[in-house]
Amino acid sequence: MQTHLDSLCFPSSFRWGTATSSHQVEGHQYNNNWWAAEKAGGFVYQDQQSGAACDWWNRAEEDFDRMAALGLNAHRMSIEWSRVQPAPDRWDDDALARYQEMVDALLERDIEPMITLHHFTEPLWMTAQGSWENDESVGWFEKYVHRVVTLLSDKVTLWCTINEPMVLVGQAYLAGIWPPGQKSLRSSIDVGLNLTKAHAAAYHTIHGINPSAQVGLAKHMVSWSPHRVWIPTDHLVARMVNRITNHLILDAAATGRARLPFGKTYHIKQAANTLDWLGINYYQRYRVGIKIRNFLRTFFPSLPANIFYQGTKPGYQKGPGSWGEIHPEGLFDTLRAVAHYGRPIYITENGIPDRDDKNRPRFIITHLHQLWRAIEEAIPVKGYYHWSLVDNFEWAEGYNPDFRFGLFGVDIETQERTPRPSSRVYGEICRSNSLTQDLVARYDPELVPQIFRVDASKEPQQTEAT
Ligand code: IFM
Repeated sequence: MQTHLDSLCFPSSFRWGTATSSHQVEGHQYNNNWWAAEKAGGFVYQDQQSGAACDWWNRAEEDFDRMAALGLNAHRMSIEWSRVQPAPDRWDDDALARYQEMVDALLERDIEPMITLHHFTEPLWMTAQGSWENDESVGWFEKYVHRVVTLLSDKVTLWCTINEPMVLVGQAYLAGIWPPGQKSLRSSIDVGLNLTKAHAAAYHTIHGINPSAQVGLAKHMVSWSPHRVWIPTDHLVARMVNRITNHLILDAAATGRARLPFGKTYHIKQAANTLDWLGINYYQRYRVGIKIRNFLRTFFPSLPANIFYQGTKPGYQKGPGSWGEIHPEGLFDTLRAVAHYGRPIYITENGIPDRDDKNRPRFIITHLHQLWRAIEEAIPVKGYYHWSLVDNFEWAEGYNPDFRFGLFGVDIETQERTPRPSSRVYGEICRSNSLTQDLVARYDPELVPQIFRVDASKEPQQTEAT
């Protein structure tokens, strides 16, 4: 028999937050590799520059007030390495003090900070010495982490070492579309290994300072599907890409070993057991497969070697450009796929590029429904950080209007903020710690039967996830 639940309730200690990163919101980061790349040109949409971004260096607190008004109890922000350590042997005490001030400002508003230590950018002195390709990068990162964590450890418990290491490897060292613009498999492997070692070094450093700190990393997870379900090689490609992009680094951080499909196993012993929690950044699904005709042609070297599909299918909701498909069930599948790591999980990012906010309310509701389903299956998800509070600088997409992620719109010229309807949706959910039928009926009535109709023989009328 089918019946309706009134509310999908979340655990009482659930963290409701938003996520940002320093380069994307602070403004005027003169001293990092992205700023240099923006000035040099060639990497960013219309050669735009991040400029003042959301001017958080001067006005973060105003946006913290917005978080508090929404009812958030958590926020994930990052520290800009190039600000606090402008030269290998120099610390900027004013910059460190400003971060201390921001953390205090969050705590004063009962918003728990999660601090990311590396979110794509690096100091120029590091770039000059070969960046993450240089094996010494692990030691440089460790020194920086030690300084920051020593300063903030009495205020911060949740530390995220590195944001989306595989995205950095893929975009900057394999596809070459982010600085330093490398297209090299060898460099990609070296950087992947150094990032894993840097994560491990940071984990041990943080625990050396505060044994009860909770340390993890934010892993970008894509829902990979076979392009054609009836073609076995498409399944094979989906499985391989899933293994490499989604699981390699997590395996290394769990076991100290990373095994490439059909390839070498890398042993990074110091990385074993270096996740107190696991961060999932989930956005989209891609369809992958082999273009069989082109595959056959690869036996003849003079013919084109473009053998992989990567894309979307007609009839499914797509993001802009090559963003992929919006696929809420993929969040549930992803959570199931990482449950075996046996760690508490945070959704450290989840969001949608949608300037007009046509799809964001539905995006939030449907993804939180999938998240609730996972919690109902006893998958230990402890919090959700929406990407993002405010529109911000979206890397290679710069300020492209198609790539606006904020619950609040930002006019980059005037710094004016405009709440989007989705901010009200998200705020209501956070304040009530639940997804109510009443809210869904008001914002997206079509979803009511899909979300609230359940099998009464299996579910109680009102459920608190544990
Ligand atoms: O803006 C980025 C963020 O820096 C990392 N994760 C994905 C977001 C949206 O593309």
